[in-house]
Amino acid sequence: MAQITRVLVANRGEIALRIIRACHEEGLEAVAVYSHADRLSPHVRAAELAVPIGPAPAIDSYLNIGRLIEAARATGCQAIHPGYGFLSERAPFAEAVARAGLVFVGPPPAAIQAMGDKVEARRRMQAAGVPIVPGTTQAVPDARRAGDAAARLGFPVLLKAVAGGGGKGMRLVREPGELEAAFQAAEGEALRAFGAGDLYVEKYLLRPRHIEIQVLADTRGRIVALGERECSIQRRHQKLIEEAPSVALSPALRRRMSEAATAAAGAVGYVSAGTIEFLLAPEESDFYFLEMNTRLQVEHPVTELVYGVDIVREQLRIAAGQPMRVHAGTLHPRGHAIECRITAEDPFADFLPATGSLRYLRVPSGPGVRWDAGVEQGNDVTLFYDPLLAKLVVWGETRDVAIERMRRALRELVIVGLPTSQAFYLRVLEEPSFRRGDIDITYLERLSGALLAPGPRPELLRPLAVAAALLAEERRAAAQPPEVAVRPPDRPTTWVVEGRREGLREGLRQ
Ligand code: MV4
Repeated sequence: MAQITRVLVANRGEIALRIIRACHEEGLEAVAVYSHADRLSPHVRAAELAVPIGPAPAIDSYLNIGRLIEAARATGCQAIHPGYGFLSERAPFAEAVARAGLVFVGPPPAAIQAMGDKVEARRRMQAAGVPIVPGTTQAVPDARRAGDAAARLGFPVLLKAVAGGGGKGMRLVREPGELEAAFQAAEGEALRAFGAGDLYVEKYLLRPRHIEIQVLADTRGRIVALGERECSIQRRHQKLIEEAPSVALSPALRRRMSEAATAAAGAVGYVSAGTIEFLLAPEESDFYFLEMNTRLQVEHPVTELVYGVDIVREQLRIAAGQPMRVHAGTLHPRGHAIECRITAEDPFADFLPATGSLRYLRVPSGPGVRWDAGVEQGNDVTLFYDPLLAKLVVWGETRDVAIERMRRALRELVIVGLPTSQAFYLRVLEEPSFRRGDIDITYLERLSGALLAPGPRPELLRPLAVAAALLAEERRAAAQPPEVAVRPPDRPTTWVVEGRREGLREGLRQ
């Protein structure tokens, strides 16, 4: 295989920066691409080279296959890393990269394709002995045939899009009378979203957990599982908190799910990092294959922290044809990791996406804290891309220690200029049910009334006061001649007091 010395990172934000860092640690050069909206983003300056690829809309930039491949060629890259989202799970992109003589840092196109067709994936899993949710392994042609399947399975059932994933084109059917309308709705939605209206039927599982297993496979035929991530804390199919390990898995269940996951990856000839999603039935150890994500995932850091493996560096080694440095026999989870996705959304306004300028940013740090961000102070946040600003990830010896550490880090975090999900996490982490690990995929829906009622947000007053103090100091410094811009040593605390007063006013205005 061709020697890789330079990698094009076909993504933006925190994951572009994450991949660039991995390149540098592997002794590789990185080439960034950026839309006009991202010209001041940190990923652009972190790379050795950066190529503008078009205007802000993703369809004209990060989704433009021709531009990306041309950028790789023009800068002498031998490989392209797609990150997540955008083109990461499009088999035609992986194929186009290969046709251009470049290495795709990800799975073979055939594996992407097999897992992208949800009934094909179910048939392959069944053949490989991986448990699947009871249901059909072919598309059902009409509502009547869906009804036949539902009668056999028992209501409630879910209609799902064959080309789907992530919840689009999915409808719950509680009783026969709802079938016709649900079929029409799901078919229409699937057709609009994926250009294919084919549907299949699954038995609906009540209040399961969402557990996923990280796998790594190399070109030498080795496949290893890096344990599970607990991803049940989600809202409208957007994960908000992920952790590893899950309180619901015994070592024996972890072993069984890991075996199923490596069998799943093997069944499609998988190479690179991938994730097998399972639903885990409540109070039981029955688990069912849901789908496979044939890409690096947002939440990969929690696995990195408990297994001591750099997943992105391993992806780069695997892409270069080298054996992975991970050995199944020596893999054991150590301690506990939690990730909170800090998004530009207002949790007190139904998670309405927010825009604005990051006027002030204080990043949490200290023992066991990792901050993976794609923005820095001064950046503008637009509606062109998803609202993820940063991932706050902590490690602790136990789950309780990790939760306390996350609360400490969230209190250190200060963001001024736009609303974020920060305060929401402080509230969830205080919930007794969360602290018991008593969670499932319906957890937030059931809790959100109590959690997200508008009202005083005392947990944010302190960080706001700090921010306002610094902003007030900035304003004062700007208004004064340079020689007195440095705070006089004989009056060390005045600005803090004034700032706090101002901070309270700012807090009330927000
Ligand atoms: C299910 C299910 C219950 N029973 N399938 C949602 C998105 C897609 N990946 C599959 N999804 C689900 N499939 C059966 N047979 C519940 C969900 C589901 C879900 C799954 C994982 C994480 C969050 C979820 C939120 C709502 C519904």
